[in-house]
Amino acid sequence: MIKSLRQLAGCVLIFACLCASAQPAFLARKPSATVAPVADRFLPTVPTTTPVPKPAPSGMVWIPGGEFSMGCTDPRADLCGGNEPMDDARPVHRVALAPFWMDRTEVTNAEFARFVAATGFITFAERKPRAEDYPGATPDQLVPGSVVFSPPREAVPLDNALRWWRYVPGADWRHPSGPNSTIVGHDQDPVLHIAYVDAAAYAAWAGKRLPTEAEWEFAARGGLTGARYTWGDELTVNGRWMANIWEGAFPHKNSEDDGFIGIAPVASFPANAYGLHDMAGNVWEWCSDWYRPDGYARDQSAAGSGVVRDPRGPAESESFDPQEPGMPKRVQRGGSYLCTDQYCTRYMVGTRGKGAVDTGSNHVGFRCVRDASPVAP
Ligand SMILES: [Ca+2]
Ligand SMILES: [Ca+2]
Repeated sequence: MIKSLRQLAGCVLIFACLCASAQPAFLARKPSATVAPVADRFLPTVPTTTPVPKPAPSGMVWIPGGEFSMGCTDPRADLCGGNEPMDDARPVHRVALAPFWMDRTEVTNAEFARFVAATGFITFAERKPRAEDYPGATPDQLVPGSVVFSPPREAVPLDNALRWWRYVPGADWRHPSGPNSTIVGHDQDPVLHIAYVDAAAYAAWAGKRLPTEAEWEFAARGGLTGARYTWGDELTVNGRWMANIWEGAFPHKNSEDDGFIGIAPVASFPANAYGLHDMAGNVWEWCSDWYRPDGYARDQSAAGSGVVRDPRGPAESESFDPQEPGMPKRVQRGGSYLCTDQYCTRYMVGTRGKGAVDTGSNHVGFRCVRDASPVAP
């Protein structure tokens, strides 16, 4: 499954963790079902009235569940809406979910360090790639490492992500920029270079799980109906940046208007209405669903004219990314500190991302959820 993943020059690995807009044109296979734009309509979010169990798990907030409209309309005509139609996030459709708990922030270096100390877990980026998984790789390429953002000095065309990403031997969660870097003093930064297996292992250890894509979006919307962002419809609020994204000219000039040229400590920006920080930007967050671009249409079709209940995504064998056919991917959501209003505007709350399961990088992290405890009678 992961044979082509870390093709150690980095391409596939890199593309998988980036934005769809960065991906090369696919040649081998037509997209499956058509993802035709439809007349999208957002209906009000209707939360459940389930009493909030007490006490709340440490570091988690209550997400009431209920019904909401999931997806996004074509943002291209919007101010700061970017240049992508986001076809894979349509149709906007009605989804019902049970309540759950969600981590208030992205999982931090300090939290991940406790997990590693307790279990001895070795992350994917720290493992030596096996030659049989990467046919064609030379021995000097079969070294542990991960993908690091490496911006060019000058403006470059935005059609090839290899212009600003490179595979760095020795890059991992403890060494986010490479072997000479450190996380000392960065306890509250989100943990980076997290492959899906790493996130899932942490979640299991913590007695939690990764969110489904629908849970993630319900939570990110914070009760708002059809808003473009987790906080409303304007990118900034009274001149204030609401998320750690990229301002300036991507990928060579970051004007740092939001206060952070790179990763920000978690909760550096305001929470949404459910008390969740950084659901837009900072690091991408893994979801448990396998990705395919027509997933919403399939869910709606299966539900007929009714509400889609607790969608879990397609099977692994059905996962499909037209830009990299043959490579199953999981959903990632929320965008990162590298997303801009010029490029990959996936901090917009209804948009979707995806990544191959063995793909970390220094802008991919995660947060966890926990099922609601039974409420005492
Ligand atoms: Ca920033
Ligand atoms: Ca995030």
